[in-house]
Amino acid sequence: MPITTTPKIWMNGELVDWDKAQVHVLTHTLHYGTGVFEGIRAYETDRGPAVFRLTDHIQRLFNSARIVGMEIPYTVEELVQATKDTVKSTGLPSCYVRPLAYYGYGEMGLNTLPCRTDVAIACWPWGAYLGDDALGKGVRMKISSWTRHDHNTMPPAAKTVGNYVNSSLAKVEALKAGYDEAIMLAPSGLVAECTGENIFCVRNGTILTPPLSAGALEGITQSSVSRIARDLGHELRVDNIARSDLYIADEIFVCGTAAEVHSVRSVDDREIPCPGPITRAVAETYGRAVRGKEARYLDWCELAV
Ligand code: PPE
Repeated sequence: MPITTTPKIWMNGELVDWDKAQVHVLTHTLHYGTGVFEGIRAYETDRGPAVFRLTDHIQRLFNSARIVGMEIPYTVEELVQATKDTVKSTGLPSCYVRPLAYYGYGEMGLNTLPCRTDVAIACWPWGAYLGDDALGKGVRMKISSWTRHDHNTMPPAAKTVGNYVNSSLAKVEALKAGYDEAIMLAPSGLVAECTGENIFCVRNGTILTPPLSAGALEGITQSSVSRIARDLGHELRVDNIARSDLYIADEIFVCGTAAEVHSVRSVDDREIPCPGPITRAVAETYGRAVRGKEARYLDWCELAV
């Protein structure tokens, strides 16, 4: 999706002009994929732009860094404030936010121990990630021929730059085959997640979503949606899902910061009822929660002040 520019990007403590936020071609992460990143959304609320679960996202950035042994030379609080400052500098009521911690210019070779960590935070307006009609139309899914990373190869719980080669292979394969998105299975054969979303399936009134141990990212939208579904009175279990569970599901939906909550219309051409009533209710509540219109989830909306 093409990028729309905004005035400033935060780089190592300073807001610099968008066009000046550049790196050298020998930037370490560009060669070895060793960076970690986040994807966050800021939404317009009655009290001004609010960054949804900002502290949890920044905490996950630090968790990703910890998994790969990267030191981030800032505190969680500093990057939370830096994100708010960057969002404010755009003047936009809502936007997508991309914090990135990467090994910069100055060292080459696989030993990252001497590398300096640089941090950047960029914002831009980003529309619908999986198509405009998240509920009505639903996405057509294909089980990928690409297997999700294993915990002992590329830790899937860390949102590392390099991990996304796996997601891109699966995404492009699905698109070229005429589908909208891919579902990725772990080496065990169990359902892990999608290329950029976590997955939920409803069977006999119970909502299931795979655990981190199945190779899923510890999704923040997955956690928000799980809480919303339970608060709406539904039974929800974090449990393993087999591909057959998907083929005979009553409803399937996927969720992520960029995609929000999106219904699934088919998996490998097996039609799934879409949008199902649980998907609709969860998606509608999520849509209100991110905009500060659900009193009980107001803590999730961190004002960009
Ligand atoms: N799994 C993967 C692999 C993933 O990339 C995302 C986010 C999720 C699950 C959902 O996580 P969360 O956003 O915390 O609910 N995918 C990002 C899109 C990446 C992209 O640049 O494209 C996102 O939604 O921001």
